[in-house]
Amino acid sequence: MAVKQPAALGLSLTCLLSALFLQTCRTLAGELRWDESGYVLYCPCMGRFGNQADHFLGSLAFAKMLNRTLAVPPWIVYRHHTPPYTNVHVPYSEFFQLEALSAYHRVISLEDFMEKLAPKHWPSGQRNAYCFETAAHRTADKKSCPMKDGNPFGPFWDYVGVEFDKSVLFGGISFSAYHQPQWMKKFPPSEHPVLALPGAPAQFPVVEEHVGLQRYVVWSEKMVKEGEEHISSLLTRPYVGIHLRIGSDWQNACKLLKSGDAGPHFMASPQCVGYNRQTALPLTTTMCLPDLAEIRRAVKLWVKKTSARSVYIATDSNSHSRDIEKLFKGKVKVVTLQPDSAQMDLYILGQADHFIGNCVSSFSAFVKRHRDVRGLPSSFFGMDHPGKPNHKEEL
Ligand SMILES: Nc1nc2c(ncn2[C@@H]2O[C@H](COP(=O)(O)OP(=O)(O)O)[C@@H](O)[C@H]2O)c(=O)[nH]1
Ligand SMILES: *[C@@H]1O[C@H](CO)[C@@H](O)[C@H](O)[C@H]1NC(C)=O
Ligand SMILES: [Mg+2]
Repeated sequence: MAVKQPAALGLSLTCLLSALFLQTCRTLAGELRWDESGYVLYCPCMGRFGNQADHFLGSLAFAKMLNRTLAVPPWIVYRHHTPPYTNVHVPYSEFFQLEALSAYHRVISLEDFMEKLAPKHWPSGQRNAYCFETAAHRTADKKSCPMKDGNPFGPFWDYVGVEFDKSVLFGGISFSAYHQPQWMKKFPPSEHPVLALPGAPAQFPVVEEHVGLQRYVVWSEKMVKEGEEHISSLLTRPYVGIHLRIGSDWQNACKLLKSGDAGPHFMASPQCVGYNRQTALPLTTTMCLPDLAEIRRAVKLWVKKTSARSVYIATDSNSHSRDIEKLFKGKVKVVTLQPDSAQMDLYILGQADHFIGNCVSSFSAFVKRHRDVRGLPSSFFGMDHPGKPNHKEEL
C-alpha cells in the first residue's frame, strides 16, 4: 500500500506511520518536537505560481544549507477577477505531498508550525523579522523590515497570524552557498531560532544546481486523481501538451526583447538558452511570444513525430484551438480545459507524451523540470531541441 509508492521511499518513520494510521498520527503530530537547529520562514511574495515555485526550490536548498527546518508556506493565488476578489492562501499540501519533501530535508507546513509550535516556542513578543538593511531603509523609520507593507505582504502574515515585534538587519551576505559560514556565525539557532524573511531566500529564476530539487515536488493524491480523470475522459494517447503564454501582460513583457533591452537571459529563459551567460544561445522574439505561424509549425512537427492522437492546450489567453484543429483535418482531437485552477493545466502538461513550452515562462519551466526529472521529452516554441538553435530546414 502506501509503502509501495515511490514518494514514500524517503519518508521518516513518523511520516510512514502517519501514512498508515492517519488518525493516530494527527495526535502524534500534535506533539511535534521543536527543532533546536531552528526554522526558516518566508513569504512567497514575488509573482504568481511559476515564480513562487522557482523560489520554493531555492528556499528549500537554503534551509538545508543552514540545517534549519523549512516552514513550507502556502501558495499565494491572486483571485482579483473572480470571487473572492482577493488573495487566497492555499496550503502546500493541497497541490503537493508535504511528506515527499522530507526525502530531501526536514519540513513542516507553515500552518502546522504556527498552530503547534509557535504558541510555545515562538510566542508573540518574541517574533523577529530578518531582512537586508537596504530593504529596511525603504521603510518609514528606516530600521524596520517591511514585512507587512502592502499586498501580498500584509495579507500573507495576517493569514499566518503574525505581527512582528522587532527587526534584525543584515547586509553584505547573499543566499548562496558561499555565505553559509557567515549565516551560521551571524544567526546561530540558539539565539535566532526562527529566521522569518519578507521574501524567499532564493533567486529568480531558480539557479541551475537547484533545478533537480523538482523531484521532491510530488503531486498530491487529490491532484493525481482529478488529473487522471481529465486525461482519460478528454484525451487519447499519445498526446502533445502545449503551453500558450500569449496574454496581454506577456505581450508587453516580450516587447522588451524587441527593443533590445534584454539579453538572452530574460526571466525563465536560462532553461532553454543555457545558464552560462557567456555561452547562452540567442533568445528570439518567437521564443518569447510565438505567433500563430510558429504555434502551427511546432504543433504539427511534434504531432507528426510522436504520432499523437490528441493535443492539449493550456493558455492564459486565446487557445487557438480552431486553428490547431484545422491543421489535422479532424484526425487529431484538440482539447482545452481552461480549468479553474492553473495547477490542473500544469498536471496535464506534465503527463503529456510530448510538451511544447514557452522558454521565458516560469509556468512552463515548472512543467519542463517536472518532466526532466522523470525523463519525459520537452521542447519550446522557437526551439525544437532545447540547448540547440532552430535551423531553417525545420521550418
Ligand atoms: N490555467 C492557466 N493559467 C495560466 C497559464 N499560463 C499562465 N497562466 C496564469 O498566469 C500566471 C503566470 O505567472 P507565473 O506562473 O509566474 O509564470 P510566468 O509569468 O509565465 O513566468 C500563472 O501562474 C497562471 O495563473 C495556462 O496555460 N493555464
Ligand atoms: C542538523 O539538525 C538536526 C536536527 O536538529 C541535528 O540533529 C543535527 O545534529 C544537525 N546537524 C549539524 C551538522 O549540525
Ligand atoms: Mg510571472
